[in-house]
Amino acid sequence: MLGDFDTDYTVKKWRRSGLKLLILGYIVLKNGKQKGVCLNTRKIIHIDADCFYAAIEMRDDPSLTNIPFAVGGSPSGRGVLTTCNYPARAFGVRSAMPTAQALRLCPQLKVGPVNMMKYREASKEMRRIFEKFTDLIEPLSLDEAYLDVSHSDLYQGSATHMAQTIRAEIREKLGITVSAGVSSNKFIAKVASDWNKPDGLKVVTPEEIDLFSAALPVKLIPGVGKVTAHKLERLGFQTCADLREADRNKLVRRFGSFGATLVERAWGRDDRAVNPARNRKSISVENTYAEDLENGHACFEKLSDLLVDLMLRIDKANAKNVVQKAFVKIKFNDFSSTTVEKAGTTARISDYRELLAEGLARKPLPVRLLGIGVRIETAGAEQLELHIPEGL
Ligand code: DCP
Ligand code: MG
Repeated sequence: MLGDFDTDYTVKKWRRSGLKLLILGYIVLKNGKQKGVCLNTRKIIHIDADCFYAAIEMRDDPSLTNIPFAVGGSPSGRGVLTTCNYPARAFGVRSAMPTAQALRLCPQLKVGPVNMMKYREASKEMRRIFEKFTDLIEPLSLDEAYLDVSHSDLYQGSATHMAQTIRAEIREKLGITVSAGVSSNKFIAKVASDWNKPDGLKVVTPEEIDLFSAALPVKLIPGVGKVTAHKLERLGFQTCADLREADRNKLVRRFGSFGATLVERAWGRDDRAVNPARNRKSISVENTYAEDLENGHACFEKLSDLLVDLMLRIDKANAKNVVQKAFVKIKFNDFSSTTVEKAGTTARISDYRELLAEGLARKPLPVRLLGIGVRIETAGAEQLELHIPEGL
């Protein structure tokens, strides 16, 4: 009897475990399919165009190719550069640098205006090329995207081959170069795309990740800006290998949840899926004025121009129906900033007038920069901001 019972019990147990395994297998497969497959076998390509805005301008006017060239606002006022080509970088010229400063570093620098329409069109063309390889595409900006090609059978599933083909197609169809990083997670793929820039490819296989990440300086971890890098260096962490030795709890106390992320990245780990549905959190436009806006009247006068640009952005993003809040950002001429928000609104000029009045009342100072925007409440948010360089 006991034996029968035992057998019966064992059979039932087996059936139950079998069923559990089946369900587990189904969940893993389903998640894998949705999220871009099991973590260890993901194949991620990160693409980033080389000196994107400048590259488009050089394509359209090849005489700019071999001379230091930048795209941005006028040097006479407070124009800033959006980017510059590699010959200009040799002089220390950089993105976001005031044009006047760049010209001091490189007096022969040629500066051309921003043509956003052209860059957006190029970005769309790049996207069309990516779509031949996968539908799991997560754009990070106009010139940068993650692709999860784990499910693609092209080139016998070789992500390296796919990355090379994407680079060749972009060069041929758009007349610009892009760099690519290939690895099994987003973090390593992103770092790798910068490795052999410009016009480069870097592949980091799963076996190489450990060594590759150990040697990385902490400042190359995405999200580690100058301030955090400086703090980490002061704590004695120069490389990811140093960070691996860190007390995780201490890092969390010091840097919040980003402390835990830092430890993960230090080991070359990143389990984030490529998320094609990632949404923006806000859309905004702003302008730094060549001359300070001396009073409220001058500020109110600028609102309608900003609103036209903002509306274009909202239309483009198809975001009209998901606007939750309006906000105004003001930078005073002592470089302090303030932001005023209003919930439950569509982006009406009357809202911005009200917000601007409230913001201006906070400091009786001339205004250097004005920005307006909307917040969109969606999950997995990202921010999209358009800075209109002075003079555009
Ligand atoms: N951009 C901008 N303002 C910045 C930085 C960038 O307007 N502060 C714009 C111009 C760049 C584009 O975004 O061409 C893409 O930014 P990247 O950081 O990818 O820089 P680039 O593509 O210009 O150069 P790189 O070759 O380093 O990627
Ligand atoms: Mg780029």
